[in-house]
Order: sequence, then C-alpha cells, then structure tokens
Amino acid sequence: AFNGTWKVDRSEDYDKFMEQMGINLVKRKLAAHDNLKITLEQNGDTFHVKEVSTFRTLELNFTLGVTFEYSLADGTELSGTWVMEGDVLKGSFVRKDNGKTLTTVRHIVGDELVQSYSYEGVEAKRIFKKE
Ligand code: MYR
Repeated sequence: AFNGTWKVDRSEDYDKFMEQMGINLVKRKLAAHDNLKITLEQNGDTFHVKEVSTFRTLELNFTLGVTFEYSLADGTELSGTWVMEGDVLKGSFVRKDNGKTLTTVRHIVGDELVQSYSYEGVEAKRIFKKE
C-alpha cells in the first residue's frame, strides 16, 4: 500500500514543528518549499526509500523493528526504528544531540499518504499524493 512515489502536496503546522526542532527561520522558509518526494518500495520486512528534495537526494534501506541511523537535511542525526501496526507505519527516532524523541506515523488515507510528526508536544502533518 505504501509502494510508489509520493510527492508532498501540503503541510499542516510544519513551520511550528520545525521551530520546536530548533530550526532557524531562513531554513524553515526554504524547507516549506522543499518539494519533497519519497519513493517507497517494500519487500517483506524491508523498505527501500528514495528521498528527493531541493536539499538533497538520498537512498536508504530499513527493516521493520531494526534500529537505523538517519540524518535530517540540516545535519541533525537521529537513530530509531519503524514498526508496522496494522496498516500504519510507526516511527520512533531519538535525536543524538539532545536525546529527545521524535515520533512519526505514515498511513494511507484515501489516495494520499499522510505523515504525522510529533516532537516535544508539537505535532505536524505532511500530506503526499502519488505521482
Ligand atoms: C524514511 O523512512 O523516510 C527514512 C527515515 C525517516 C526518519 C524520521 C523522519 C523524521 C523527519 C522529520 C522532518 C522534520 C524536520 C524538522
């Protein structure tokens, strides 16, 4: 269900979320128009991810339940896991610089992929449409 290329269509409270993450105004303004595109390809418990944005292009693999490292576009390093609960992907990632946890959920709503983010009491969403 998650397979495919997903292009960000709109965001909710993303600026507030990035501010809570400590990202400065200039970077937040750039990130608001990052044209993020995520390609997901699931093979059993393993996902191949391709991420393309105005900031960078990267590819990675993760396996459900297995800890992996991931860096945000600003260099903030995270370590965490995705697990599948029903039809929902749930991610829990710890920032290496301050030990605080960012949680994120991906689920399909109609023909859209909704990714929710939560960090230190602030929640945001980004909604993607299939290409
Ligand atoms: C992936 O599945 O796409 C790779 C792992 C993603 C890890 C968590 C993503 C959190 C992104 C937060 C972005 C907000 C930056 C302020």
